[in-house]
Parts: sequence; structure tokens; C-alpha cells
Amino acid sequence: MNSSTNYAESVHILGVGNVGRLFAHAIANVPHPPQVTLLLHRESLLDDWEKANQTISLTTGNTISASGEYKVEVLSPSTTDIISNLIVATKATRTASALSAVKHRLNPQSTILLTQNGMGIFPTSKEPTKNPKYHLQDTGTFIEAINTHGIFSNGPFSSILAGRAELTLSSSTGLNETNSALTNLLTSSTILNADTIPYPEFRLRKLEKLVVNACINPLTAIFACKNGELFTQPPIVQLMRLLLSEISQLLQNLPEIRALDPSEDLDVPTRFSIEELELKVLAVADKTAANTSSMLQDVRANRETEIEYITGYLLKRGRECGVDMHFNAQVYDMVQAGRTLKAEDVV
Ligand code: KPL
Repeated sequence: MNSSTNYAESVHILGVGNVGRLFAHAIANVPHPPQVTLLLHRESLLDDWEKANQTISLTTGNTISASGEYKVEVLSPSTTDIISNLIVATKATRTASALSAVKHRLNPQSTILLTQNGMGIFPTSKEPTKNPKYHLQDTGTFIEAINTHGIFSNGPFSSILAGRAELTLSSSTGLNETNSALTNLLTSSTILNADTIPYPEFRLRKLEKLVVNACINPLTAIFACKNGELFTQPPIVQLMRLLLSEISQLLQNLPEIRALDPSEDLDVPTRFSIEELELKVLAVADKTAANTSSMLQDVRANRETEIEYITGYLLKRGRECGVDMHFNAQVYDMVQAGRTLKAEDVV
């Protein structure tokens, strides 16, 4: 660690599913860890926490590591201590309500990291801070993360990091001395493999991650298989290409993409071509081959999936931009209906 660098000293984590556990475990194990507080959304999780010996286990390869010190707090409107650094690790489906439950503890100096899959979580505005629906004005700076690590649960407060990939961080309002304390902390963790990048590039990578999730997550849910098993089956590869042909056309027609300054040299037509998008999807499927996608985990646990924020978001943008998305619509309907298929059923 660099002694002149500013590192966050206290971090609260909202959401103790796989992503929350990954962050908690990673930052509790940096050389000079901050105080890590896990925010529990229901009292009964305290029993699970006791059973887990008040720690978080992360299995990487054959190594189970359970070191790290944590505070836990059950969310309550009567707790008013200010949160200086908040990692929101809830599912996209619960993020807006989870943030509303802690907004009274945030102030303009707070830093809030959003880690969710998908887009359109804050429907009336791209910027949560400007969204009247959630009254998050003056609640601090938002940092966004793109997380491609493949991680699944093997019990309360215990997860398997089945595919170590990377974490990309950025902020639409830029990184400054206050909010970079959190990004400095995250980039100092060897497990997270994190990096910060400028926002124009981040926006494109966020769309690329959306594409990855729009292929891997629903298809693993429909074909009930691990990420690495999907594209070993030619009919599923064909189906992915049909999804990508619609998505590629949509991305190139999005008004915010068309409005990009060509001098920024972001090479949108190549990056959003079917072939390049396919390479991105295959690379993540390969890195996270041993993982069970978050959507398949949700389906198996009978939880609401993030399909609305992934394929649902693409369908909505397709309607706005006049791009036909009927293969993606079929996939969306199948996930919503909980239908499964075998590869040989695809015609
Ligand atoms: O984001 C994921 C998820 O499962 O939600 C990937 C990267 C596809 C890993 O499984």
C-alpha cells in the first residue's frame, strides 16, 4: 500500500448475497482493512451469521478462506449514523428499495458504489442522484462497478468464487479525493482484480456487460447448465448469434451511442459488431465456466430474477428505437414463465 494514498476507513455493505460476500471478504483482507459493517435486511439473518461463526467464507480453487472481522447491523430507520462509504450489493430487483432504506444515513460526502447487473434500475433518470422517485439528491457521489467475477453460494455467508475475472470502476461525476478513498481500497485488493477507467469508456463496457448478461444469464436459466456448458452445444451457439444480431443492431442505434463524439475514438461499430460481442460473451463464459449464473441460482432458489433489468431493458430500448427484438422477447418470455429447454429442442 502506498502511504500517501487515501484509503476508505469504514465501509458498509448493503446486501449479503454472493456479490456482497465477495466485496466484504476482499476488503476485510487487504493489508490495512477498514471497518466493514454488513447491513442485514432482516433480523433472522443474525441466526445464520452466528451459525457461520460470524465470518464470511470464500472458496477460491481448493482454498477456503474465512478470515476477516466484520460488524453486523440489522437495518432500522432509527439508526442514524452517517455512512461514509456504501457498497450496494443487492440484486437489481431490490436496489432502489434498499437504497431508500439507508438514504437518511447518507450525506453529500458519502460515496455509494453500485454493483448491479443490468440497466434501468432507476427508471426515470440515468442518474440516481437526480431521480425524484428515490429522493437521493445530496446523498453523495455514485461510483459504478462492472463485475464479471463468477460466484455462487454454498451456504449462508459462504460463497465459491468459481471464476475470477475483474471489476471495473468509474463515476459519471469523476473521481475526487473523497470518493477515490473507496476505489483506492478496492483496487488494493488482490482478489477483486479492480481497476478504474474514464466514464466514456465505462459506458461502452457497461453495455458490453449487459450483452454478456443478456446471453449467458437467460440461456443458462433456460438450458439449466453452468456457464461453461452453454456454448459447447451448437444449437445454443446459433441461438446466441440470433440474440446478438438483434442486440448489435440496437446498440448501434441507441441515441446516446449515436451522439458519441467520433473524436473520442471509441470504435463503436467494431465493438458492437455481432462478432466482437460474441467474443466478449465467449470470453466471460470461459472465465466463469465453473460458475452457475446468478439467474440460474435465482431460478433454482425460486427468487425473482434480474431478467427485467437485462433482457427487459433491451426490449424496452428496442421498442423506443424501432429495432425488432423478437428472439430476445422469446427468451424473456421463457425466463418469466420458468420454462426450460434441451439444446436439441432449439430449431
Ligand atoms: O454476471 C454474471 C452473473 O452470473 O450474473 C456472470 C459474469 C455471467 C457470471 O456468472
